[in-house]
Amino acid sequence: MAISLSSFLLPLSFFASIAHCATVTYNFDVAWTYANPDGQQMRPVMGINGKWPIEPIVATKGDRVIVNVKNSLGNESTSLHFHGLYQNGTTHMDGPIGVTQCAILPGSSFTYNFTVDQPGTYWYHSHERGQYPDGLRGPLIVHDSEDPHKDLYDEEIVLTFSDWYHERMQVLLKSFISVANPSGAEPVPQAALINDTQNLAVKIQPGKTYLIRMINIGAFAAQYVWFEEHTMRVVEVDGVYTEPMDAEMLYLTAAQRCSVLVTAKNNTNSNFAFVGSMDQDLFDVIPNGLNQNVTGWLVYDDSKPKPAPKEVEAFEPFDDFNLVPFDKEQLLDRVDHSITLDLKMDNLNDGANYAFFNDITYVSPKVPTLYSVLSTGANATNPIIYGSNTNSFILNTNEVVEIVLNNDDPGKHPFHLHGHAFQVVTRSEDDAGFYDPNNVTARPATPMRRDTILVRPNGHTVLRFRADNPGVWLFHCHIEWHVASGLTATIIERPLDVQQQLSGKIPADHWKACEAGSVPTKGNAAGNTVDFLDLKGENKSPGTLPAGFTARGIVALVFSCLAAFLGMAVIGWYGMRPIKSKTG
Ligand SMILES: *[C@@H]1O[C@H](CO)[C@@H](O)[C@H](O)[C@H]1NC(C)=O
Ligand SMILES: *[C@@H]1O[C@H](CO)[C@@H](O)[C@H](O)[C@H]1NC(C)=O
Ligand SMILES: *[C@@H]1O[C@H](CO)[C@@H](O)[C@H](O)[C@H]1NC(C)=O
Ligand SMILES: *[C@@H]1O[C@H](CO)[C@@H](O)[C@H](O)[C@H]1NC(C)=O
Ligand SMILES: *[C@@H]1O[C@H](CO)[C@@H](O)[C@H](O)[C@H]1NC(C)=O
Ligand SMILES: *[C@@H]1O[C@H](CO)[C@@H](O)[C@H](O)[C@H]1NC(C)=O
Ligand SMILES: *[C@@H]1O[C@H](CO)[C@@H](O)[C@H](O)[C@H]1NC(C)=O
Ligand SMILES: *[C@@H]1O[C@H](CO)[C@@H](O)[C@H](O)[C@H]1NC(C)=O
Ligand SMILES: [Cu+2]
Repeated sequence: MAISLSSFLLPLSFFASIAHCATVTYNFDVAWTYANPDGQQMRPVMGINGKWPIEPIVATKGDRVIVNVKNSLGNESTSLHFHGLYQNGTTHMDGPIGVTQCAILPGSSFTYNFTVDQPGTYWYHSHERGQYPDGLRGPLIVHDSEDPHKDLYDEEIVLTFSDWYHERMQVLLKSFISVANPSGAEPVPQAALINDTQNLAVKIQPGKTYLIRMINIGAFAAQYVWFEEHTMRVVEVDGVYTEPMDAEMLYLTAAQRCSVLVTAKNNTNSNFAFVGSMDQDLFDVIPNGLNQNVTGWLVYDDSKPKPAPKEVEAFEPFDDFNLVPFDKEQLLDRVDHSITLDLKMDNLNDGANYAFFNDITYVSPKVPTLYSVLSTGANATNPIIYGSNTNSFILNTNEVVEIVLNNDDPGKHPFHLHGHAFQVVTRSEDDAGFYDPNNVTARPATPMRRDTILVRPNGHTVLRFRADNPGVWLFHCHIEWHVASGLTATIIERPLDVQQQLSGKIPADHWKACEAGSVPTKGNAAGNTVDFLDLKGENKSPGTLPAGFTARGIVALVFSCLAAFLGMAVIGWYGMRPIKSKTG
């Protein structure tokens, strides 16, 4: 009896489990449009299908997602990255230009095609240099019928938080990386937004519990977030379910996500403000009149007033380090491969300020790194072939990898790894200096996992993951200014497995994108197909400053004077020393 029952049930449940593995298709025509989300200035923004804000991508765990992108910007190339998705077996769909694909030129089309086998809150954004803060960024939500918290809430709400600039990124980047900005001061945003607007009303019903998925899609600023008189219960960070933990205030860096449960009051007596407040510690100067806050309301009753937010005395956010993943994945305690990255900011001999890992600032190779993997045979396991300005590291099959990140800079930096969520094994307070493995009191038994983590000023963090996902994955600061100034490393995970998975399988439109841009697709970082160890002609950063000019204070002083008399002084400076060419 039992046998016949199970043989009757098996096909049914099997059918149920495959039934939802649908294909969701998005046709995205990316073009400039206009918007004024902060009510202060109309500006050109990058929209999709004539609309801005752009639409969210929504799928269910197990689905195949197809995104057909047409670049109708006319004057900029583009690409899309699906932030937080592992792209297991599809590293060529990850999006960063010069890494896993060539740029999608104006007038061209390109198809992203991948499956999502992970639930939760993600986002998608352009991975063309500096571009997404012009508006090409939106939520990516993956629903899950097996969400362990699904019985705890009635409905879900998606909220994005961001900083907003009135000027286009191409213009801001020119003055950011410049002899006239030797200290590397980042442009300060003009406003903060929730859901690409301000004063957002979120209708809620008494007694219901909401899953609020929050995403910081900003360029630069982290935000403190709080809901007046409503406690948040954290249940997911960056696509990883957590044991529920209460929080009164969150700190969301650029690119981080957090889902919380919020239970509505049992009456409609009043409406309540919620606030996003940009962390002004990040700003070198605080412009007059800047309002770092953006307000929204939980609206119980439309006819009642929306009260102004109350002043918060101190910012004391919830510490995400204490979170415990719902699956209780244990600490990866035997490290096979440790990579140390020392972060600093400094000037090069063009006078501009750059960001460095281990004294190397990232410069895109001539051949996208994935294509070097696919065209160099057994030499693909040699990090040298990927170029001397790419901070390339090779990972072997299933080894436990540790990234030790030492922040030799007084700024806060949110770091993101493509292709993985990592365990956050250690995270220091401010000014703790470099990581000392002999001075660790205790590591969490079940560390929080996520894909974007804040490293504190002059502090450190230690991250671990298993090399279970062949591909080419960037590790970079998610402050878009710092990506532009080179704060990027390249993780080349199991290159020979990548060759096995993808040789002969890169779709034609990917090669066409390279052809259209005359980008070489074979050989080492310099495009050398004969001698992979010869990098002559590779793209390189400007040279270092002459000895004696390396102390940041002197550089800043000299260059601020130069900036004051720009034309003449720069000629004088250049006359003192031959300037190395910027690229290869
Ligand atoms: C590109 O097009 C947009 C929208 O028309 C325009 O605002 C912007 O100035 C253009 N960029 C350049 C570099 O010409
Ligand atoms: C997406 O990829 C799958 C698996 O490789 C393939 O069967 C399918 O034809 C692709 N679809 C599109 C629209 O490219
Ligand atoms: C916020 O924006 C997202 C799309 O970006 C949308 O799905 C969501 O419904 C909006 N939330 C509210 C409360 O309006
Ligand atoms: C609302 O009422 C229900 C049922 O009486 C109760 O269980 C719940 O705790 C109340 N919620 C709040 C936020 O007071
Ligand atoms: C923003 O909110 C913070 C915290 O409540 C407050 O201290 C600050 O004065 C607010 N800023 C403005 C411009 O209102
Ligand atoms: C060990 O780390 C603690 C906490 O970061 C620090 O206060 C202490 O000075 C360190 N000890 C040594 C010997 O470096
Ligand atoms: C990628 O897929 C392989 C094979 O199914 C699996 O073992 C591995 O855990 C996956 N990695 C990630 C990061 O999902
Ligand atoms: C590959 O590497 C080996 C040894 O590292 C070297 O002898 C060989 O010349 C390389 N092949 C090419 C084509 O560069
Ligand atoms: Cu940074």
